[in-house]
Amino acid sequence: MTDLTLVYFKMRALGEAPQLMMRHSNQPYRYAMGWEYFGKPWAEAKRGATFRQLPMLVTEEGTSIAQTGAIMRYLARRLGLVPADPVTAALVDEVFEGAHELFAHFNPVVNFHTGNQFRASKEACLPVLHNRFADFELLLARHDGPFFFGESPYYCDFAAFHHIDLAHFIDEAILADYPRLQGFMAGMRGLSGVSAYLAERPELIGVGVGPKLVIDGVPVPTGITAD
Ligand SMILES: N[C@@H](CCC(=O)N[C@@H](CS)C(=O)NCC(=O)O)C(=O)O
Repeated sequence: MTDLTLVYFKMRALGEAPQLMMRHSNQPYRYAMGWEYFGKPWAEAKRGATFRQLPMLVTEEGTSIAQTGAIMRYLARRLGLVPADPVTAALVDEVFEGAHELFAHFNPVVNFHTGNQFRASKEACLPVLHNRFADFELLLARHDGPFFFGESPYYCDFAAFHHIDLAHFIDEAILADYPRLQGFMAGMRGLSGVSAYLAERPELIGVGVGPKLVIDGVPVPTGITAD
């Protein structure tokens, strides 16, 4: 038996939603960098990871689960963050997928791009973000909120929160025209486990110029290697 372990890298991206969800549910877990978990540099270790990518969640019994969607749905079932009704569960999946799709458009931009590349990528992803946020605004209108399916969050809410939160590095005022999304973000930040996680997680600094995570007080470049 091991601790429930989330394995990922030095970046604010796909490791966020699982951790937000576990902290919300008071689920203890360990976080390990890829090179720490495998005991060798990621370039050598990746052949041992399903699909050669992270994140990966390792259960207490030692089963490795790859792919963010699979990790999120496993945790959601375990933590009671998915509805029992199959149709509502499919609608929750729909919101999750709609949020997770945003990953490729701008998570690497925020975590890695600098200078002219950052400026060009930022301009390219803004219309994508606005279209998706306008769609989220309509989806939020189906219920009284503050969450996508009413007064309690499901697993999709944690993924949506991560991407919307990260989008503030692209444009601080990105939610100006989305009042329901503003209420959603406030609702998420008001969850005690979420607010504790947000206060404790490594700060992301230097976006667009030299991104770093401040881990245990030390700024370290974002990346998939130990140094
Ligand atoms: N489809 C995967 C994508 C995972 C992914 O893109 N992982 C990146 C980091 S965000 C990775 O492992 N990069 C290192 C590599 O490819 O060697 C998911 O949703 O989890």
